[in-house]
Amino acid sequence: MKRRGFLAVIGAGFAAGCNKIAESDSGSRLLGAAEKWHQGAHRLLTDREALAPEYPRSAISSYFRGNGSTDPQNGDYPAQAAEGFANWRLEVRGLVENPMSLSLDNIRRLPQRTQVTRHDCVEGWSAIGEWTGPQLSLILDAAKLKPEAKFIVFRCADNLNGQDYYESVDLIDAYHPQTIVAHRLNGEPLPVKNGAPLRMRIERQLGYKHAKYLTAIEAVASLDDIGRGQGGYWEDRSGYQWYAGI
Ligand SMILES: Nc1nc2c(c(=O)[nH]1)N[C@H]1C(S)=C(S)[C@@H](COP(=O)(O)O)O[C@H]1N2
Ligand SMILES: [Mo]
Repeated sequence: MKRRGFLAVIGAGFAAGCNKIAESDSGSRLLGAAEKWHQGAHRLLTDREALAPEYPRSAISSYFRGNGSTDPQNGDYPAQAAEGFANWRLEVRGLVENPMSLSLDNIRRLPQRTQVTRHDCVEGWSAIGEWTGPQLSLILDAAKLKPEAKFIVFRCADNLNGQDYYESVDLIDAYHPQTIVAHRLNGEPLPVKNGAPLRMRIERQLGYKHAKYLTAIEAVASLDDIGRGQGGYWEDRSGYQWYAGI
């Protein structure tokens, strides 16, 4: 993980001003405790930074099923699909210094990552696919998160059973190297059933975290006021765990 991302995760500027505090007795006790905390946090981060397994192309599933929304009919999605998503925008907003509105072309011009990974759905099926897109960290670095930002919310175009689908992750998953904004599956533009034209891949998390039909990336300090406050569509409705790490 890049240093900037790492610092954002642990709270940038932690080391600043430590020398003065260390001069006093209570200060060095504090620093000792902080160091222990830091090491603990680092072990945790190292574990969560670990990569999900990647597979050879020969392992790609012959069919990657669609699940949940597979053909959104709400809002302007059908019209956008009909024009091949030529005018799709990805908004980057919330607690960022530089809000952005990105076209698909903008997304395709960023450095790309391609990864063959296994998708695991809680409903009990898995599929292996090859995904391509820029790392989310690139986009977040360009937008420049404000220090208050603690979570990244993914907004989706589909309305499922009367509620807009959404998801969220903390900054560790947001900056994980395999967290990408995917626009290709198995070398082709995403099929509608798999989230065209953009969907998240968050490879250390279960399937429901991988938001499809992505319209906006929002940096927030708290999830309390979003949806019903549990951090995601299924978390709000069915009590699925917000942290779905695998
Ligand atoms: N916008 C949106 N994202 C979504 C869903 C959905 O219904 N709408 N379903 C989730 C679930 S439960 C899974 S398992 C995966 C399925 O991805 P797939 O359709 O590419 O198989 O998308 C996730 N992301
Ligand atoms: Mo799922």
